[in-house]
Amino acid sequence: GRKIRIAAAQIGAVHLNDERSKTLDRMLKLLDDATSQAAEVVLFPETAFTTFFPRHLINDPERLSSFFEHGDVTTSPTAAPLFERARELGIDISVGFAEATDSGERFNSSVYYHSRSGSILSKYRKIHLPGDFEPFADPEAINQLEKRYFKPGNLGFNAFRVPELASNTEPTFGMMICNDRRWAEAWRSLGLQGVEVVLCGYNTAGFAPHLRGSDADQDPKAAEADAVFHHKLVMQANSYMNATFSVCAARCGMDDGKYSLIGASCIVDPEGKILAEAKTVEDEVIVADCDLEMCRQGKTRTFDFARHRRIEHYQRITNQ
Ligand code: CDT
Repeated sequence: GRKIRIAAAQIGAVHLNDERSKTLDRMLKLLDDATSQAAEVVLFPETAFTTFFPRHLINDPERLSSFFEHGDVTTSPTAAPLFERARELGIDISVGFAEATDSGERFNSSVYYHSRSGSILSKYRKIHLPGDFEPFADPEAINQLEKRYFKPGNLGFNAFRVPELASNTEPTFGMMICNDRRWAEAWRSLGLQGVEVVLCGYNTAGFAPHLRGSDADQDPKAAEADAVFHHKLVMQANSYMNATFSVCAARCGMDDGKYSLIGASCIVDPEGKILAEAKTVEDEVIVADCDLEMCRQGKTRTFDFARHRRIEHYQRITNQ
């Protein structure tokens, strides 16, 4: 069959002033853990190497720069050991990072690294950047300054085939990052390319009333439960509607003792059912055996796009 064991490596709290090397060591440990569970590929979260810095207004350019990988991420000194270890272990990885290009552009990016060839098979740059350019007036508010720090991705949603995986059947993968998962258009763009596994790392605030526009006095527990609900809702519904597996990995826990991020890293099948889900909001690896043949039913029946879509009525989606 076309079976593949996939892992998601969830990362718990990472504080603003945590040493990069300490966070990297945790990631190496998660990588070892996924390998020992015989995963063929493991997904790490969005901006996995640091805290989720877009919540902070950082005016010092040098300080801001320290959260980015400069140039080729696989040789960036603060990230390279992860790729080197993946190559040694023979496990593929997908990981999110803040990207600074040689020409000085900045993106919220992820890559798929193929361990056997030691090369990046595909790069994705986050297209839906949530939040604001300017911080909130309220100094107590949690910010989300992705529009300030990143340009919208310019590479599109490209599915890609991965050699030497799933018994050499070259499964079709796609990547998106965090907020993208809430947009049907992102999923459909990959779905139309026959995607079989969607990878999505995220940093999603648990309690952040300013960000969501909800009442500031909402109960934090209820807010967090809603955030988890909406996260799973979009992963499950969009996996079903595009007949694809999906894997998502959280950066989660309580950063700096005051910024909560949801966990609920999970692996979802093409019927929209959760195969594996993290139990903690700490460093944790989850794995699931995914039989890619399961995508066939949806892709040839209910969601056979070529037969059933009526694109002459979808113009508003791209024309407005
Ligand atoms: N990192 C990221 O994209 N987070 C957003 C927060 C949106 S504002 C509540 C998310 O969609 O989870």
